[in-house]
Amino acid sequence: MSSSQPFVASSPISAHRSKFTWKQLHQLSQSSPNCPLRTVSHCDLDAFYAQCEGVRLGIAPDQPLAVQQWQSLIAVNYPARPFGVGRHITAAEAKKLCPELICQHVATWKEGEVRWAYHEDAFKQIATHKVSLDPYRTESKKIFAVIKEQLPPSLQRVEKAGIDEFFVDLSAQVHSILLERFPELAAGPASSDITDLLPPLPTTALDWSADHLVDLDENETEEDNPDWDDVAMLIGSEIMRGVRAAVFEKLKYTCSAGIAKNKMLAKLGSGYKKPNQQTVVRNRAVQHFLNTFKFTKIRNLGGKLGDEVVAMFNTDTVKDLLEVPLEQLKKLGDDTGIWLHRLVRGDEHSEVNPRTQIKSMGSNKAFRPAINNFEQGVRWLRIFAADIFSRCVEEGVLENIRKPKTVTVHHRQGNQSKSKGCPIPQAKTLSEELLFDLAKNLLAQVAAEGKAWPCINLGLNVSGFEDGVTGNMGIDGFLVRGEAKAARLASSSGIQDASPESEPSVKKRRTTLGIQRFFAPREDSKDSEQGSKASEPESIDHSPEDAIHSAPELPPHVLPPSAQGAAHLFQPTIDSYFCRRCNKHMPKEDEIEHNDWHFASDLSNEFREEARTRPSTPAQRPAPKKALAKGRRPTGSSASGSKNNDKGQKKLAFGKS
Ligand code: DCP
Ligand code: CA
Repeated sequence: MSSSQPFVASSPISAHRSKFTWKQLHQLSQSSPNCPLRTVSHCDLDAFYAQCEGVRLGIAPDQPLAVQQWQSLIAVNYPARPFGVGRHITAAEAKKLCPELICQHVATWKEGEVRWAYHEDAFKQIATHKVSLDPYRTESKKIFAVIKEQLPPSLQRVEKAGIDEFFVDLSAQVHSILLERFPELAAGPASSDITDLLPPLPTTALDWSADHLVDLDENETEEDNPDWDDVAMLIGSEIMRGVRAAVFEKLKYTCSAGIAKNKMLAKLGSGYKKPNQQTVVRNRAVQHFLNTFKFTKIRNLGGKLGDEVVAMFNTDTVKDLLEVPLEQLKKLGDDTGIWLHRLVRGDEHSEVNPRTQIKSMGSNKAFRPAINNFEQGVRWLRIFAADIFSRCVEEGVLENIRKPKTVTVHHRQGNQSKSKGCPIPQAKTLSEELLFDLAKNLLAQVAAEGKAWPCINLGLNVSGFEDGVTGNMGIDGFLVRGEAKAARLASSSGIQDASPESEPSVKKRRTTLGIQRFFAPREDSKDSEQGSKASEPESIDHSPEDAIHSAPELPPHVLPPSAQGAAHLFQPTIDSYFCRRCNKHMPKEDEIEHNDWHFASDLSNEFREEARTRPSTPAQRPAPKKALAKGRRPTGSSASGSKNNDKGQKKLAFGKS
């Protein structure tokens, strides 16, 4: 839709003045996360993998279709859902519920082969095949490109938040359209005082016809005069309609969008009405909207913290939590309490982060049954090397645009996990063969230490993609450098354990896996071989290392209760676990998670220490101290420069333990 198209029905001039100022209008042009006119969208593809398969195979969109991985379903299209088909049932059960259901298996790499393919009998081959998500990554990239194409290059701010989701900060574009359409805004303030209020809206009737509109808060009525924030939201919604139409027109995919004043609300909005719809959460409707949710559905509240809040306040609804005074919420820790108090009121200011630079890539496989010898392991390494190399090529390694610095093999035998890493020779052009040779050597190192077989999990990782990271460092730059440090630690004595920790590798491994689970942004995310939801941005793959290096900006709850000073008095029993570092007893089942916390905390401290001692040139400056030292605060603020706490923008940030 052209930006000059009229969208506001003409009607008598509203007599009411706006409540917004010229300064705030200016903040809109700067995409300031604190601007009260801010307009953000979240866009999520409907039944993504199922749509990919449907489009690839030319299947009619109304045909029930599911995507299968071994016996499980990992995506179900909307026509199949009324039959009761969902991710919770097996392919065989689904066929019984919906006999005409097409179950398409995901593409797989066959052991010993160097290309993935769609294999007819893949569902039977869990022992010898590995899932490939390449087809979905490729489609995801195309969608990302179309979205970006659709938005003005100088005003766009798009963040890839997962394989099938995107945030768009529409503020700057909305600002420019506002000035184009409303001469009274383009004219600027009559006086030089930018704290003057904006002129009244020249209309009281806004045409929202194509959107799902969330009902207004109790004390608001549709008769109340709209203000400029409503117009901003309407323009944002119009832009997103155009974006979604372009994705459909060019690629035949439908998606749903949410439009609101921040990322949290926009994301809740995109999932509110599906498929192929968009929901606008006007500022005057925020509380009404939020009140309909369980707070455990809000990002960062789906896991541990959510459980803790439920247990502490005996409710899981936003509505009830609104009644809890701040002082009581602070029982969760001061920062957590304040964060939560704001969140349930829709007060959240994290930035849309356009960074899409890859930091690391991984390819791994869980073996059930286990593999039993070096040769078998090597055959899988060939697949992993091919998988990673093809993705490196897309990153521009052949053109030397960005190149990984370190390769790591991860190996698990029973409870024992090991990681071996080495530098990738930078003088040579990266090739599949080179990666494979390095990986083979690393596996040989593992095998030489004994007790390598039977192996139940093997993975290959490359990391340290540092080139192309420029001025806009902040948290992300910090992480890249943290990774680089891990790489240096790995390379300082040639081949050695890649983890920068001195504890036995078994602990490291358990720790990293636990951390991934602990920080898992969605309740349903699984490991890459047991459900292939690439719930992270593509730049962040599923390997545990990635989880460590890119753990999300954490709400304060990541500190274990003992470290938060919350009233968690635990009576030791015969089954309890005693942590020597904290000198505390805790339930046995908390042991792994507690150690996860120590591991991540140590790593974070180490990174922070490095950031502290690093020379502070503009290109190298670590994330603003406040954002790191006070990293327990999850909401970003433009003043501190701290980033948001979304899946795609991750950092390790711990307060003092
Ligand atoms: N996915 C997966 N395993 C999971 C969850 C998801 O493999 N446990 C994959 C398949 C999905 C894709 O990730 O198609 C995106 O996940 P979503 O949660 O966004 O689900 P869908 O896109 O399938 O459906 P919706 O329309 O509800 O967004
Ligand atoms: Ca989706």
